[in-house]
Amino acid sequence: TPLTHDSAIIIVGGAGTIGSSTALHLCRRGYKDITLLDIYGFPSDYSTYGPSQSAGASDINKIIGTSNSGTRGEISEMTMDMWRNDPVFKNYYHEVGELSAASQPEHIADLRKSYEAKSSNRIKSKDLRWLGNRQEILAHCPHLANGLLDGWQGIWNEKAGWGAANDAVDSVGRELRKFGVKMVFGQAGMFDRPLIDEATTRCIGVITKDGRKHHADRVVMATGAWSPGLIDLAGQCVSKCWIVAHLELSEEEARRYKSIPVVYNEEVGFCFEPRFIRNHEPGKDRWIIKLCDEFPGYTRFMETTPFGAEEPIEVSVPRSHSAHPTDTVPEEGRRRLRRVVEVMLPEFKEREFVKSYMCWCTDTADAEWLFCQHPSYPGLYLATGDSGHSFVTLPSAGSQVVDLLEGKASAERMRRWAWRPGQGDSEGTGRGGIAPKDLNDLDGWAHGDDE
Ligand code: FSA
Repeated sequence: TPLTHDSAIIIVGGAGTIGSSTALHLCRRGYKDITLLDIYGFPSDYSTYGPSQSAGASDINKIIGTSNSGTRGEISEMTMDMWRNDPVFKNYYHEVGELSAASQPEHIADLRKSYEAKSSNRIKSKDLRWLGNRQEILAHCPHLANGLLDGWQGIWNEKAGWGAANDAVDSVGRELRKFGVKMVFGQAGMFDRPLIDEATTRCIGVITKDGRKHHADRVVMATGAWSPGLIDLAGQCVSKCWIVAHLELSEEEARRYKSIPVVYNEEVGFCFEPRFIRNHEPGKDRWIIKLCDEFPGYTRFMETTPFGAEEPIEVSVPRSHSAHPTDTVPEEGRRRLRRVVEVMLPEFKEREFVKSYMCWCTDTADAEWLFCQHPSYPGLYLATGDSGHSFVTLPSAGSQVVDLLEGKASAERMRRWAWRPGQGDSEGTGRGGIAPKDLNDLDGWAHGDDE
């Protein structure tokens, strides 16, 4: 069945980054019969300002910059242009600048290489500056005056900052409603398995957990970290979590830290300017600084039988904070988070976090997306493999998925996004050979056995 503007298209995970972006681009290209399925809907369907409503995008801030290689790097001009100018996105992008730094010589050398590569090509060199010492860093980040900056050097990017992730996805949701996109959220939107035509093995829709059949001409699985637990991906995606913490500031403190740049140090972590959050806890408005520690992520392997697997297999499966709001984070993660505060925000080194939780992504071995048609089930498309750096592409990722659906993606991109089991790092580290630890082996985090 050729794809036409009247084809029925289902997007599973439709309220996440890649799913909502795909729906937006489909609408803008004239497709009229789009249905989103998701467990949780768009953020404004909720009264609280959650951490993860099961999508990594449910977050108060994410880094928006031009830092990536592969497809994400190639489309970064479109991405940044849309963050700045597209009415759906522009109110949610804060161009406060970003420092990307390190202190160990090998990491500085890598940053320098990336700086030189970027300044010589698509990103205008006037936006980038090499900061070679403390004084140069403080010229752009005066708030770090009391920070522990020994040996720090790095890239200053004037044309970067952060996105109000939750609000940006919500804005996409509002736009999709204007286009008349159908949305099935909650229990009724929970994916169970694809609906497969026995005779042809063609995917002709989705069966949701409530047993209902949803017919479609194309099904797009934009299910992020949940993907390998839903469909057997032959080990191509390994889902991992990273840790987020929130510090609460008084109004006076928030005023002093307002508009600080994003500071990222790959050996430590990163943090953002304070954001005023309505309903951070029900009924409580607060000024919040979000921060994260940097480490290779944690897996959570368990036996499960995703669709397509003949018997149970070991898959790293997310544990969602929204379903388990009393979960805490591993003790070693807490220590790393405290270190981020000590190094970057020493004024608050005694202050307890008001919240900490884990946020899930799914890594491919080469950090490139897995955007392809399933080799065994025509009509079933995978749009996953975010590899931790895809929120930035909220405005643009969907254009790539739609190119794939329309057969317009270049042969080169199709080759990179292709179904590619066994390629690259079979351990799924994908991060310079450092194997991630597994949450099952870690102590000091509370989690009920209620799953
Ligand atoms: O600029 C960016 O793409 C930030 S990625 C943020 C992050 O927490 C990583 O630092 C981490 O290593 C993992 O990839 C999840 O995302």
